[in-house]
Amino acid sequence: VHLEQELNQAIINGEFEIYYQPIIDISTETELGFEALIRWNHPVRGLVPPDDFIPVTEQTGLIVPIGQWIIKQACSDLALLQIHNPEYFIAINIAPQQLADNAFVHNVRSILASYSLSPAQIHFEITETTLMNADSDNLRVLRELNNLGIKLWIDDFGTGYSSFSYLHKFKFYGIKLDRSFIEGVVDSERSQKIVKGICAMGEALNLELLGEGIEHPGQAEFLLKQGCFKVQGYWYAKPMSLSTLHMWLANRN
Ligand code: G
Ligand code: G
Ligand code: MN
Ligand code: NA
Repeated sequence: VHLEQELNQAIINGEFEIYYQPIIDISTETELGFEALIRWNHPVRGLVPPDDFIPVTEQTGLIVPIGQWIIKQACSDLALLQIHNPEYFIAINIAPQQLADNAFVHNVRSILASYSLSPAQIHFEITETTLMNADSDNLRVLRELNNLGIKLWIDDFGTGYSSFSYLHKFKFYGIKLDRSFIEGVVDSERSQKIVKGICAMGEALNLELLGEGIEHPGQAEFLLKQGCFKVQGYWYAKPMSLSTLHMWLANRN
């Protein structure tokens, strides 16, 4: 496919860029870390969102080298962001093909070592769809990452087929409540009950909770009442380039 050739070229030409969306603790109003979200600066089409090219990189296996570039770049950027606060973490989305790559854990280790970062400052987000298809080798890789000290989140929690089955297969650090549940939390009693239920279960299982897609303060207020302190969303900050993030942080602190 033409797009596949372009994506190959994009790695070589350095057309990828990572945007960062702050993750906020609403109980203290401080930023804790940042989710890394890839963007493609296409020479003709301009800024291409990940939904338009990540699926192709997954089908072709290009996500393995691109994913490795993302981890390396995010770690390098985190090392620079630590001038604002040495405790910041970075949350990186991991595709299923990366977990199936034999060199993955080794590569992650050497990237961490080369930037002198603690594994505790690296969070990986795994979607339910990835977990649904994970085989025993993939689960072993998750266990190795966990043993290394990397924090593992279930992303888009609640949208998969059997969200609960992964919770007893594996000890995750936290769950990210999908935006679709947060959306209705102010107006819909059903959404409120679902979010309440997820938060109560998370608390019982000692899981961190993070609400995604906060667009109104009312949504944050509701989450706070449920014991969900960590959030991200346009209300606080949109994903932004590293240089914009540096300015954003300088203005806050
Ligand atoms: O940033 P945005 O909201 O447009 O991201 C859209 C989707 O693309 C999200 O589901 C997100 O998980 C995915 N995505 C963004 N960046 C990455 C990345 O670096 N790696 C992977 N595998 N997926 C990503
Ligand atoms: O699927 P994942 O959760 O990894 O990706 C997060 C996606 O959600 C990114 O595309 C990001 O740009 C988007 N996002 C983050 N905050 C908001 C928000 O408040 N509203 C909406 N509509 N999208 C958001
Ligand atoms: Mn994510
Ligand atoms: Na998500």
